[in-house]
Amino acid sequence: MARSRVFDGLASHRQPEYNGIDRRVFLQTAVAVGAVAGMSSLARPAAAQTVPLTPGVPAGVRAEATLEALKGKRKLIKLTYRPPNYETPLAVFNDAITPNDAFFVRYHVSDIPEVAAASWRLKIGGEGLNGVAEYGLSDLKSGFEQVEVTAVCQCSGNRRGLSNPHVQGVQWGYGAMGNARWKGVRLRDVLNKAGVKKEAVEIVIDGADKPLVDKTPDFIKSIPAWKALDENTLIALEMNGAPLPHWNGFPARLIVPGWTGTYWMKHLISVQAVTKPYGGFWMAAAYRIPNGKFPLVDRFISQETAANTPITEMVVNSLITAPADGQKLRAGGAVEVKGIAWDGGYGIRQVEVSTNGGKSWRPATLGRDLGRFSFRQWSYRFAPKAGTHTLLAKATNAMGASQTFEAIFNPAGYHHNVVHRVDVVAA
Ligand SMILES: Nc1nc2c(c(=O)[nH]1)N[C@H]1C(S)=C(S)[C@@H](COP(=O)(O)O)O[C@H]1N2
Ligand SMILES: [Mo]
Repeated sequence: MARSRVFDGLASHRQPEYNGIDRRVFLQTAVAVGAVAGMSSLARPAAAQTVPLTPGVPAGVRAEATLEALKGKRKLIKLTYRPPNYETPLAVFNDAITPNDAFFVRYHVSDIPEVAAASWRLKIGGEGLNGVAEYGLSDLKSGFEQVEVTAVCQCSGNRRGLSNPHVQGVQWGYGAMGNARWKGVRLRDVLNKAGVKKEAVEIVIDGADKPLVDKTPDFIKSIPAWKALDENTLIALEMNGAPLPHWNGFPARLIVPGWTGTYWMKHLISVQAVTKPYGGFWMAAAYRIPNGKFPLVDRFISQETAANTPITEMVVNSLITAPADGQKLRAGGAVEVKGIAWDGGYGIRQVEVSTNGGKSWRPATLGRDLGRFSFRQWSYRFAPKAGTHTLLAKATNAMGASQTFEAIFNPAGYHHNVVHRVDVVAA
């Protein structure tokens, strides 16, 4: 098994070879190669435009990115084109719900068929079930209770671009995440209808997308049977009251509230209950974190090794969405500092704000509770004196877990929840 891959959690802490070279050159070259190879009609980009990349990226990581619209999307921050990896600009998170056309796009493989609703089929089976089944869209809509949950989908590698030292992988800033109202059927109801054997340990999920070339293994994941049978784990058919956008998994995707995006299989076509741990590349060699480094509660016991474990729930996190970094404020005027906080589903208990670089902290006012898996908005008013002010925000969840001030280094750059910093000037 290839152990040096980008997402290989089993790799040592060895530095990537290109560390220190100008990433801007590296990425421009990669984009040019993609353009020569040709573009599918779906991914035809609109006129390109560059924007400063996330403030705070360490020296050496490129400083700007291209804003570009995939079909059906507004302009997002393009990180890679093949496969498509597009990030949501930070200002979008001024709203608690992320609009469908602004929701980030993350793919591991590049052959992404446009699935036709009428011919789409979902196969249910595996040795861990008593029976098999096959459903079309109308079967799922008429045959099972329809439920809705508001939940954050965040890529494990969100903010990886901030990792210092650099690590390989898509150099995400703050926007490899989004919060939406997901509506569909419980995976539990579908599994129970086929009859789950007590020997079932994991549920293996696959989507319609495939690698274009053989060097990347097909993206197939598994979740523990207990998480699959959780009442909040859904096969979603709708996002914010509309069908799923193509780029976010039309016509059906898995929703695994509280857990990072890697398990949220898009274009879902197969659900298989297995009685032995699934050993595919994306489970055995990717999306793993070193044991004992993160204060996580949810374990994925059937996939644990002596060295590492699959990433599971999201760590507690927050973001300042306004004012923007570098924004000029009026001295003496009232300023609303606002943002969002989220975690793995325990619920946000408190957000504290500092307007003096961490010397003192004051509680922010929490906004409406949209459910424990959702972004929670917060706000804090202050009247800046003339000068520079360093704003910080720090969330604490119902478990008492909070954010870090320095990233916990790991080879894939996962779980970045360093307190967000925004510098403003009042005059
Ligand atoms: N079919 C399929 N589903 C997938 C992926 C993929 O590559 N193919 N990537 C996963 C990862 S790693 C993430 S972070 C989320 C991203 O969801 P989004 O593209 O809707 O934002 O989708 C997940 N589901
Ligand atoms: Mo991801």
